[in-house]
Amino acid sequence: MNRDEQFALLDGFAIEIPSWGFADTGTRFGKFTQPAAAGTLEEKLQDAGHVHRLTGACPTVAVHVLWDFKPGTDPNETRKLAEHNGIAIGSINPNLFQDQVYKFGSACSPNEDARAAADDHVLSSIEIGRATGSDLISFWMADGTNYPGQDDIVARKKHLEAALKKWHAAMPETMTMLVEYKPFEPAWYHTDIADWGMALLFAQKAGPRAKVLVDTGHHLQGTNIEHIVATLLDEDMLGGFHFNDRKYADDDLTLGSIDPYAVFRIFHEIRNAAERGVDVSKVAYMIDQSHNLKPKIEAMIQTVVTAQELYLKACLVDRKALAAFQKANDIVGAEECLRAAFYMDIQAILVAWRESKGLPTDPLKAHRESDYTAKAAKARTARRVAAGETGGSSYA
Ligand code: RM4
Ligand code: MN
Ligand code: MN
Repeated sequence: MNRDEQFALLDGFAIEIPSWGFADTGTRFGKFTQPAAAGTLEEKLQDAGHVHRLTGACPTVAVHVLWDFKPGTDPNETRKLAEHNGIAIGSINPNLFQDQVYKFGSACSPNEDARAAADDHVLSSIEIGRATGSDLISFWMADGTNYPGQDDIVARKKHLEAALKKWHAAMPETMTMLVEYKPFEPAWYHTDIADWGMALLFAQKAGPRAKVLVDTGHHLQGTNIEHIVATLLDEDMLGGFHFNDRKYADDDLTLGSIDPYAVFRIFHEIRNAAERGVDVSKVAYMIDQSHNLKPKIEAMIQTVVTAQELYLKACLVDRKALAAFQKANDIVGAEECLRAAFYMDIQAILVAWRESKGLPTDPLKAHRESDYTAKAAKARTARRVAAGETGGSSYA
């Protein structure tokens, strides 16, 4: 592969950053605040714009409706604010889990008022998408039950099918619905969309513009995620990713911090599909991380750069040689094709690509050498003091 082809692949790789990755977050046990953490949508968009300016790879930012769109927020203004920071609003994430009414679930709840609240919220989220120019709406439902017998599983399934169908019909033609799954948490006995098979069925029932969203942290230990990815791609049902890493559960750690080879193998399956002629250009690469302890912007830059590195390595797998080894049942030869690409030193390619774009050759170093964090800490601390904020102890 020559330099131009490598650069074209890097040009085509964009990854969306989540607004909530810049905010103070914690665990259910507590929250440790950082002076430079973003506390308003304006600050989150500033941070996202800064990361994009340094990396050139994240032109959109995902928003979480209740966390970012406080009552009275004008989505048209938000769109302009994003543009002002050199980015655009990406996926819209409705919040169907934090209000009291959702105690027994949202769209799956046996209570009509909960289902009605979910319906209202999603319809207004679709409007936010329309106004901000976003073409993605992502559904993660916290719905589930905690004890055997608590509720009728199939009745809940039918409620959700009907809701997704209605919401799909309310979406503009340009919008895609992404259905996320998760095996457990916050519900511990049964989760209404527990795995990729259920997400696939719900997406198929919702309508033609609904696809599955794979959050890499939402699998039981040992699950072969790239197998799921390859299968969904072959069925034209892979909508996108929420990238993060994990050691035990839905840890939301920075991508590749625990197992970079797993991320490489996912990208390898995407490149395999592309070589086979599958259109992978619509697959949405998104980050879903919560940087509880790391400095937020540094964690985000690490993630974007890691994603680029592992994507490029997957592009560089010698697929001709791989096919020949596979044909000959040469397991070691085939595996070595993957290992060779994974262990390849690709820094020179990335540095040359960044130079060609006028980007800093080392985005993390450039950020650390800048006064961005010091300035943000000063301005944001002053804003918090003026607003009388003391720093909360809840999750977000
Ligand atoms: C969930 C899931 C969703 C995210 C929420 C905050 O575990 O990953 O995508 O929006 O967390
Ligand atoms: Mn997620
Ligand atoms: Mn998650």
